[in-house]
Amino acid sequence: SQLVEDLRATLKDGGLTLYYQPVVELATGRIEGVEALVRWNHPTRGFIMPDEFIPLAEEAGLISELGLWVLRAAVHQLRDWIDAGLVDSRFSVRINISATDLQSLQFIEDVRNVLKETGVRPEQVVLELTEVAIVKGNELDRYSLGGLRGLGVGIEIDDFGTGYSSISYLRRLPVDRVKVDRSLITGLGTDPTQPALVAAVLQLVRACGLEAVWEGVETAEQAELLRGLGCLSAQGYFFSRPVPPGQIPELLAAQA
Ligand code: G
Ligand code: G
Ligand code: NA
Ligand code: MN
Repeated sequence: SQLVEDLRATLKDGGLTLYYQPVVELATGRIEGVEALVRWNHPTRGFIMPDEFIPLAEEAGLISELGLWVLRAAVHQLRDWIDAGLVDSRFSVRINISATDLQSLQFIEDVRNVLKETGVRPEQVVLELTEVAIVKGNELDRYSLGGLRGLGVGIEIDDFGTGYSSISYLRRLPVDRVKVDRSLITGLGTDPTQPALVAAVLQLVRACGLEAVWEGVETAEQAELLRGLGCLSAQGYFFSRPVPPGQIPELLAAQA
């Protein structure tokens, strides 16, 4: 299709851009990192969201190229923020990676190279992958995950709770954190049974030796309930929508 051809062209001519959404430490309000979210500024159609063009990139065989572009852009952006003295060594950039990236040994090399070329500490880069991508994959994924983790980068399971959540893989896979899908907190603040569910998920995640990040926080009440239940980190429109990088300095300056 025309859109696929446009996407192919834009990977060469820089029509993609990254927005960033803060991840916040609930106890303090400190911004502990940001998630990079890709957008496509199309010349005639305006902004196209990733839900629309990521599947297209997968089908057209462009997803590796897109993934590499996102990886390099996000880690170089982090380098710039570090150099500008805006963030310290605890601050991380989270990058969504596709199942294709996960199955590619080249991707591990790409991560190694971008860390080397930027000098960013590997702990400051966190790769987010969906549990669907992991479960659909094969044994190789475990080696790829191990290989990535061997570089020292963080690994986070995204959209936790929407796929085939299995306790056995949570224990088995070399991952650091899960990002709990926003559907698990939509009723928080309205449905009185929801806090118990959040508490149970948190306990389960911690029993597996992992930590949880809660996404989709849209109200102060939800943030307060999560904090009260002992949750450490969260993300959502209540704290900030995804913003262009130019707005990150003011968000950092305004943090509690
Ligand atoms: O940006 P938005 O909040 O609309 O994201 C929609 C979906 O697209 C999410 O599932 C998100 O994980 C995915 N997504 C956003 N940016 C990227 C990216 O750079 N690479 C991949 N593979 N997925 C992304
Ligand atoms: O699948 P992933 O978690 O990577 O998706 C991130 C998506 O979630 C992006 O499209 C982002 O715009 C969206 N998002 C981020 N915060 C919120 C929120 O508080 N509420 C809702 N409904 N969507 C959110
Ligand atoms: Na994500
Ligand atoms: Mn998610």
